[in-house]
Amino acid sequence: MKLMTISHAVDEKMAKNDRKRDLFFLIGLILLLVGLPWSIHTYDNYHWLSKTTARAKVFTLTAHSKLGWLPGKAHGYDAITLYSKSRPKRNLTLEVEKGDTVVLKISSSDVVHGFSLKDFGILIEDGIRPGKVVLASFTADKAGTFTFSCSIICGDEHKNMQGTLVVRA
Ligand SMILES: [Cu+2]
Repeated sequence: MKLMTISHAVDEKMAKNDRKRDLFFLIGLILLLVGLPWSIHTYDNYHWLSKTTARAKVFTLTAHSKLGWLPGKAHGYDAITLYSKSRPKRNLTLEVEKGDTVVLKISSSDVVHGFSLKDFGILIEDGIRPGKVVLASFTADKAGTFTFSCSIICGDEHKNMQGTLVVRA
């Protein structure tokens, strides 16, 4: 009888320890799940840019296989809302001055896209995957009107995925 009571108490203690361990594990997991994407996001947004010229012209653009290049950061569902409410202008135009350092933060709202701005030697062939930000940087050392496009076949509208870069003298 006495022996059973002891073993019962030990079981209880072990169960308590198990719960404690589970809780620590859960907290650790949450920290990892939240902390990791957050650090990557922060790195993308601030750290990388602080290493480039402080006076760089920064543009954020989002690729969408039906809408083309959208200004700013658009998630898949935002793009769909935009699509149904007011169809944005297909050709996105970016304007800079000659001599500007230009930084493009490119992401995708749906499928894997590419990016090509041949006149300034930019070609992103590895692909811009949804949820990732790909950075491209160049110096706008010549004036004129240039075309950028998607460099990976991403759907029926792929050939319409074009935008314009205007470099003013
Ligand atoms: Cu595309």
